[in-house]
Amino acid sequence: MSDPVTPLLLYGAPHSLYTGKARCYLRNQGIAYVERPTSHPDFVARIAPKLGRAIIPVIETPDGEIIQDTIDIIDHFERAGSAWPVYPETPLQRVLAIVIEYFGGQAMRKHAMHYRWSYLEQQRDFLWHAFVSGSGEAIAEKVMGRMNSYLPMLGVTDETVALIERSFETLLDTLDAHFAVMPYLLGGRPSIADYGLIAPLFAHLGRDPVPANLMKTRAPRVFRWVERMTAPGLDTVDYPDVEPAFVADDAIPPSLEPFLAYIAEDMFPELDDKLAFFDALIAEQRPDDGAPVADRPHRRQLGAVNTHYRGVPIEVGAEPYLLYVLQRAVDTVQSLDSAEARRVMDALARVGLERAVPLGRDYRVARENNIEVWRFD
Ligand SMILES: N[C@@H](CCC(=O)N[C@@H](CS)C(=O)NCC(=O)O)C(=O)O
Repeated sequence: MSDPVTPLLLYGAPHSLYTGKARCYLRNQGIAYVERPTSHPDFVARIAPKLGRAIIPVIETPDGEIIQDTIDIIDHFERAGSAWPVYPETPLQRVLAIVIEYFGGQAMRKHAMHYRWSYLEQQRDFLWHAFVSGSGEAIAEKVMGRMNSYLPMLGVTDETVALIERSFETLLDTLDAHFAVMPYLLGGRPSIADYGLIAPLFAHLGRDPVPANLMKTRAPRVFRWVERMTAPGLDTVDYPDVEPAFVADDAIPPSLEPFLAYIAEDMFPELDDKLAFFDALIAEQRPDDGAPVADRPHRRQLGAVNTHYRGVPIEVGAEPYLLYVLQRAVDTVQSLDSAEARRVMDALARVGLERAVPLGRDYRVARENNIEVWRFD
């Protein structure tokens, strides 16, 4: 008798924002996996201690490699060769996809966390069921009690909630118009941009009752894209003539431009102010090359940044992880000759996104052994 085949394991939860990003990738790419909850004895006894923190998603490969972080998980499979490679080969689309991934995974936590926790009364049973199923009653109570306290440092305050709701509606309207033209953000197959956006748009905004209802009623094509992203393979039945390719000639689809103008408006000046915070921190502290960015693995923020969201003052946490996300855009631009780099940066400037590529720094955030570290050129 042969040994049973060890499957690829995904530790995660149905209602977890970042698990959704990794799970969609595995499904779309046709990669078989078995999902385990964080209450699984292996997660508690082996995985979390090895990472130094209880965080999801985590994959464990059949040969025993443990990988946390959605970017590292996706890049692991992309390096081996995936069915539908998610990083566009052409530089403008590649940089743009990474910037949109940043917007979805980082900037949109405002929208995700606001709709999840500010409507607790209307959503309590749904959320209680989700959190108890994942981790049992005691932990569910603890986690659900704590999540509310995360809102202000993401910029969700009494003064910003109305703006966040208008912003979510604009997102729905601009994306709905785009999906009338093509099934994914950059064409006929998903890119890393789609995986970044699906993070908030599945687990929180596409699933929790209040925002999911808004999505269905206001933007049916966005809801359909959420289904598409969670389906196996490329679920493009409603676009019969589409090829599984990104749009030709490194072009930005014209139907996406209103959405790009919207994300620029939503993410600045907050991103500028966070980058300035890190510049000052590095100049002042000059950490050692290879030093972990934080003193403990679960500490994500290195300080508070005073900035504005749509004109309203907010004080938000500065997470060096954002530099890791955007570094791939910097690396892409830096690999180009100067004329090509200018073409890409000019095209980004036309949609207001050139400052999302933090060029000109001699420091970067890398990840080693599943934690973020400083690296210097
Ligand atoms: N950068 C990480 C973020 C993962 C993350 O924040 N996961 C959340 C669940 S969606 C978590 O485990 N939070 C637990 C905690 O930080 O205590 C990734 O992309 O995988």
